[in-house]
Amino acid sequence: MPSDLEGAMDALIHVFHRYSGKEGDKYKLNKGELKQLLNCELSDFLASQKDPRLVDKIMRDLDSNQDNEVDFNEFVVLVAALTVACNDFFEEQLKHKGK
Ligand SMILES: [Ca+2]
Ligand SMILES: [Ca+2]
Repeated sequence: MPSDLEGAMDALIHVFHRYSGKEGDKYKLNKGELKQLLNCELSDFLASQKDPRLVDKIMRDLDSNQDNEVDFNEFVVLVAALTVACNDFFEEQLKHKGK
């Protein structure tokens, strides 16, 4: 049985490859694949963002080597940033409860 963290890492890898393997380079997300991943896997996050150009923005921010694809290294930066944001929210909730 994997631990929670090992399971989360495994899930991250599998989710990435489920989308990256659809078109073109199997190990990278093009814009269409990134959009599908965001829509299906991060729909709560996207729903709170009204900007229709959000995918373009995310793509530009993530694509640090500027090859117009998001590889796994670039993808984990997004996940890490979102996780930090979620943790901030989680800690805020804990603080309110602790009073
Ligand atoms: Ca691909
Ligand atoms: Ca890239």
